[in-house]
Amino acid sequence: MTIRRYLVKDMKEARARIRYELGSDAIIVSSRKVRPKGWKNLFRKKRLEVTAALDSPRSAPSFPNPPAGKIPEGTVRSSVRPEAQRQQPQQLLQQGSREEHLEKEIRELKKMMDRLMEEKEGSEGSEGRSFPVCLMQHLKTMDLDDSVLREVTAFCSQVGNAGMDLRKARQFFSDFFHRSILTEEKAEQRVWVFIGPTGVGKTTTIAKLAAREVLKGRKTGLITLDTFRIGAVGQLRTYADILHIPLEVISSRQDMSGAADRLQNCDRILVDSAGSNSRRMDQLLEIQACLDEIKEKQTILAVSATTRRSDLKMILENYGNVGYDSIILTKLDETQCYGSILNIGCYSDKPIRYFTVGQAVPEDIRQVSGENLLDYVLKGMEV
Ligand SMILES: Nc1nc2c(ncn2[C@@H]2O[C@H](COP(=O)(O)OP(=O)(O)OP(=O)(O)O)[C@@H](O)[C@H]2O)c(=O)[nH]1
Ligand SMILES: [Mg+2]
Repeated sequence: MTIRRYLVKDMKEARARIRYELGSDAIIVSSRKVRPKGWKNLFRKKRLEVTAALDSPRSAPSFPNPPAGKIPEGTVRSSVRPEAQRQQPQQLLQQGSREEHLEKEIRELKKMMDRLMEEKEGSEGSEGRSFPVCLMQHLKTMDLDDSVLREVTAFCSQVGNAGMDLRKARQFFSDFFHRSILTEEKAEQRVWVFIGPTGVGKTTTIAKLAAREVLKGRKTGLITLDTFRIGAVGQLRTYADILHIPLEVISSRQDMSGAADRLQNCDRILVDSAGSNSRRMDQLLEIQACLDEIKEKQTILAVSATTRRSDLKMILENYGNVGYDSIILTKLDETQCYGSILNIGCYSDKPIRYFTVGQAVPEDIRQVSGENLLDYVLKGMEV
């Protein structure tokens, strides 16, 4: 059996070459689009690689052998060893028994078919799609920033398509998250101030955290700067009453230091603020002025995971001018699209501290870890 591979422009050229070189009995075993190797060919058009097989060798191929070392483009790249390529089939058969030779050819053909199947990048259905194709298709549904997609693509090509698998993808994303997660141990400040857009869940998150602190036996106090929205104070007071912890209500920012003094025996002070529209400079400046009154604090920006990519970018940029130290990603339970987890890493250099997954106090809050974020990112991926 003779097997030959051709790099050609199209199927027409392939058929002509096969008929000319192997004769009309040859059959096409497979075809696929490939890019010629080497970085110089990165932006070249893909070519067609066609593999043909001829069951019994013809008496002699009717084409001249190319000069050694110079193989013109579009010419044969055989799976048979080069020295075998230069020899006529009759000579090959003389070197060993005909059966041995056939067996070897069949083994080689099988190996080649296995490799072709592995490399195959089919596009219909999840069956037969390679892992990187599935991963990229999954990520494309996540409203991701282009730079994340570029990073993943670069990683896939660095690893090599055939070598890319779930384990490597998890490793990649763990490294990706490494720069954007924060563990509780690192958060040392006693006063945590929560800022963020309206309705993202700041007050509810404060209630969850306060309950956790109380359950741990730590003295906890609350301060609210939100006297703007009707019912805002009442909302936090309800939680304070249930948890039996003190609540200080601040109506002017100058009262801040006095309130902090009154809570000086607390291990943790959680400060709530009014939600601010990140497109309103006046509201952001007001928040910034309040923050300036509080010394030694950890400022935590709450953003909702349901926020679309362009708005998330704007919120993180505009609140970046106010200044914050870490992020809480809320309402992860309200979306199926977890792109915001990765997008935050592109739009902010601050780490995610917690994420929240529901309205229930105190249970629906999670400490961030690379593992649990990864589960969200790869959730629903069809391999
Ligand atoms: N599904 C879901 N709802 C949440 C989550 N966190 C908060 N909520 C709900 O979101 C709504 C707004 O929550 P708040 O805590 O009042 O939000 P806020 O940011 O304090 O709002 P403002 O003070 O008005 O800016 C409430 O109905 C909460 O129960 C969450 O993780 N998942
Ligand atoms: Mg609130």
